[in-house]
Amino acid sequence: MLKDSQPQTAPAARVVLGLGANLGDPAAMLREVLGEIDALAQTRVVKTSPFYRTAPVESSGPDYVNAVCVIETRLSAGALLDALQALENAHGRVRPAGVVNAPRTLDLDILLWGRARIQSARLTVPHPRMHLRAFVLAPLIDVLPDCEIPGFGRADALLAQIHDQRIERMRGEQA
Ligand code: A4P
Ligand code: MG
Repeated sequence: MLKDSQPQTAPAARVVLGLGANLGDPAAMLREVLGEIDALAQTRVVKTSPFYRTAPVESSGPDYVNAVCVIETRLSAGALLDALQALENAHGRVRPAGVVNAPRTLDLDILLWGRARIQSARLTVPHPRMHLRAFVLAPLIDVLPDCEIPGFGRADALLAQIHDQRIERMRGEQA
């Protein structure tokens, strides 16, 4: 159920978000932003994965902390992306010109939107690289053990094919 005070204008979508950070205090950042996502209009967090410490993949800087959460939202995909980017910016995310996958205080990605496939100028869902990344697939399986990624297959089978990415579940670190 969504918050009572919200207008019941559209059916709630079940959406999976990816969270990542590798600057500042990443675990504290993720805990804080989970509360802020839950406070977004017409949105609530229904499940959060454990946190993982992960080696940068095609990126640089310190280890990341990664997690995923399941939300229910009545926002449109574009409105949710706007809200997530506003949170990234509010937490000091900078995007240095010409640097791909620069270290970041906070990255919020829309991984899955129900079973939908979305392709627009601003948004590709499922996230186009999620099936290649242990730091996404491991926490995804924690919250949705039978998860099937549209167009790519079962998350557990995809994770079993990845052998060269270091990830470690963080003890006692969960939202
Ligand atoms: N965009 C398109 N589709 C989406 C989507 N499904 N969710 C567009 C969110 N945004 C989406 O994103 C650039 C543009 O992608 C946005 O303006 C949006 O319109 P960005 O967040 O500014 O840039 P980014 O984070 O560098 O891109 P992206 O796609 O999130 O990068 P990746 O490929 O996810 O890589 N290693 C570890 N261990 N942990 C990490 O979290 N993250 C990355 C980022 C690389 N290596 C990592 C990690
Ligand atoms: Mg991103």
